[in-house]
Amino acid sequence: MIGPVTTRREGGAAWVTINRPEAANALDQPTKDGILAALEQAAADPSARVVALTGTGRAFCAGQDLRELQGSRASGEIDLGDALKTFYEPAVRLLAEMPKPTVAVVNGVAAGAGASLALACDLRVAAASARFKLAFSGIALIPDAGSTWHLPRLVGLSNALRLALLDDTVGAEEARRIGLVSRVWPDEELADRAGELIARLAAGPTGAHAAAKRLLRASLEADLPTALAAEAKAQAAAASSADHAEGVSAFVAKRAPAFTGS
Ligand code: LHQ
Repeated sequence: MIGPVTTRREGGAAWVTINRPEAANALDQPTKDGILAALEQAAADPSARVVALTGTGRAFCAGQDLRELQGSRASGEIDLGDALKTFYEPAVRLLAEMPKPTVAVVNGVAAGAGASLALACDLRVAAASARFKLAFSGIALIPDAGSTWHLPRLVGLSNALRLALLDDTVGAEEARRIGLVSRVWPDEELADRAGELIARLAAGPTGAHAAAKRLLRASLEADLPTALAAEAKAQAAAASSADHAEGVSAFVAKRAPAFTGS
């Protein structure tokens, strides 16, 4: 437990749960501190081979706590740029860049920077009742915490502009259709099904997953020769890993591989 954020381990999976259901898991300072500490811990721990981010109750996360924001405005202590630099940017970069898969288990509404955190994860899986709402334009702000970067890459510029300018609420099924989430399950099945998917990732070839994640993300900024060169370098490293030897042995012996992440 780090403030209102619960951390738990299930085998090789590190679960980070935002635990402020009374405020739709909105991000006040203790919650932001808790998330960042939990992500830093999980990123640095080689025995954590996948990181899952979720919320308690009816919401995934409603973004910046607007009551706290209003308090800061009233006391003249407001610097949104500072808030972005000290929490949102490092949290988004950890989710996007840590060398292991990250998964948002979207149990309910994801709004504002709560949606941004989900977008920064490598995968999003959702309950059927979950929904996404950028919400920024409702308070005359721009999509932040990486949303202007992740959203067009995930759903294309047209959908990104629609979500930013019209502030449409996107339900789980539509989110799946436009590529925002990978799986949608009935609410009552989310915990079990997401648990299975995350356990599968935790038992996967973590080094290969980390390299695939890094190269796929980098490819969006790279030309083909650069991407090919990066693949060749990463593949040489993957080919000398214990997990690669195990994968090949397991295939030949017609058994399931037992990857260790090394
Ligand atoms: C909340 C919040 C909330 C506090 C629901 N704060 N209490 C901004 C500035 C600084 C730096 C960096 O970046 C950002 C990024 C941002 O995140 S800006 C966007 C901030 N988020 C929003 O504008 C979303 C505001 N919330 C909503 O639109 C709705 O509450 C959603 C769509 C999330 C959920 O709607 P419902 O399912 O109808 O639930 P609700 O509205 O009844 O909310 C439940 C409770 O949670 C309620 O408390 P109450 O005591 O009245 O029952 C809300 O006040 C509270 N809550 N969001 N962001």
